[in-house]
Amino acid sequence: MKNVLETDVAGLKLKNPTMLAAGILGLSMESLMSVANAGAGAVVSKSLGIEPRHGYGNPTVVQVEGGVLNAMGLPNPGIQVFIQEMAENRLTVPLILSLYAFAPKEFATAATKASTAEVNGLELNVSCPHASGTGQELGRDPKLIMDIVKAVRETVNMPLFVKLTPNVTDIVGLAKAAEKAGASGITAINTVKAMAIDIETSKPILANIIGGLSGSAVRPIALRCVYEIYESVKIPIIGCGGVDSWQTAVQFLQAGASAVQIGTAIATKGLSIFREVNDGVERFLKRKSYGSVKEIVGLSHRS
Ligand code: RRO
Repeated sequence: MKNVLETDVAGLKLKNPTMLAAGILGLSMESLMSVANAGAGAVVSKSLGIEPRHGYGNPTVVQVEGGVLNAMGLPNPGIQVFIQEMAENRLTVPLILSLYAFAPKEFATAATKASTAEVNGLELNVSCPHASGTGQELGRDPKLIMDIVKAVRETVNMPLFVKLTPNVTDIVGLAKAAEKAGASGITAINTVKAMAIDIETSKPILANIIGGLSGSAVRPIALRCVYEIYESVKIPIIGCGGVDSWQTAVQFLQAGASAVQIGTAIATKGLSIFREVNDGVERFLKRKSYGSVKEIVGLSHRS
């Protein structure tokens, strides 16, 4: 029987349109394998850099109304260590490595290292909302996005996604810059810059003071970004931001996402969220007599 959930995104063949979002359970092959076994169509690693990084002090995460606020500070073992671990483990679904760097050339170096491993695609993190010298400090400038994408494009030949920040007035301009420079797809969105305060101590709760908000609170922002980007670029979009049910996944697909990433909902619902979303989307497609999930991508734009 035909799998109605099967799809492809920028040449990546997926058994379903769900992916693990960067930043959660993505620091070891063992945890990535458990996400793959839980039914994700693809997995994205935690953002990796050339050098290992400890990240910020505690607290790095705080639960807030409608979501989670984090300022982890890009903790990771460094790309080389991760690649070594990859060689000893095999995944059953496509693996996308999330990369961060401080300059276009460094992105290219990280991408070259990534290409020595069995990686199916790269996601360039130009959107962390609270890191000095990287993340959205680079990715809020369309010219820098172009320089980064071009530098990586000249170096490696694999699907290249650019993860964008919502913390700008014109995310569409960033998406267009990424497309023009040769990106294969856009991931929208990274977290929304935010903070929380403890009134008893009158102090900001996160050690880093400022963090990034994820979860259902950001969903309407993420949906709007996907919707607007879809109207302006031809490359596929991966929706990310508050997907926590099959209905919210369908919203992103209809807004124009070819696939969705799930992160924060894993903390509240566990890994069963992947099967829950996939089963629900499949039932929805059949109830509406669609032959493929591809048929509902961008449906909200059609009159
Ligand atoms: O590690 C983090 O603190 C982090 C990253 Br790299 C990111 O891209 N987005 C985010 O909310 N946190």
